[in-house]
Amino acid sequence: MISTVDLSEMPGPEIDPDTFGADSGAVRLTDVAFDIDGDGVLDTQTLEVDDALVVATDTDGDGSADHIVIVGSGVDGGEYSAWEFHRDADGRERWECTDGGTLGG
Ligand SMILES: [Ca+2]
Ligand SMILES: [Ca+2]
Repeated sequence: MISTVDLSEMPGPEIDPDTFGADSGAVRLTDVAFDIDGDGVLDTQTLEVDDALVVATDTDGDGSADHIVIVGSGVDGGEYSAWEFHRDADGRERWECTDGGTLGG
């Protein structure tokens, strides 16, 4: 039997906005709370890590994030980056940076 206490003690996704990159591996979502694409299935979890906001979306419903956007990382907290998860034919998992830059300015 799973109690609410057990769930609350589950570790969240391990994402370090400052070091997230191509080799960070699959990010397991633990507490999806938003339905970004409006299909009625919750798919997106947001996390605050230090001063950064991480938005992780599981588009295919397998429990692992397929898209991640990190806002507010970097030395001055003014950077954002967008990542897309890929699993190669040989099973290698990698994140591809699809967008990024500096906020404001
Ligand atoms: Ca959805
Ligand atoms: Ca997924």
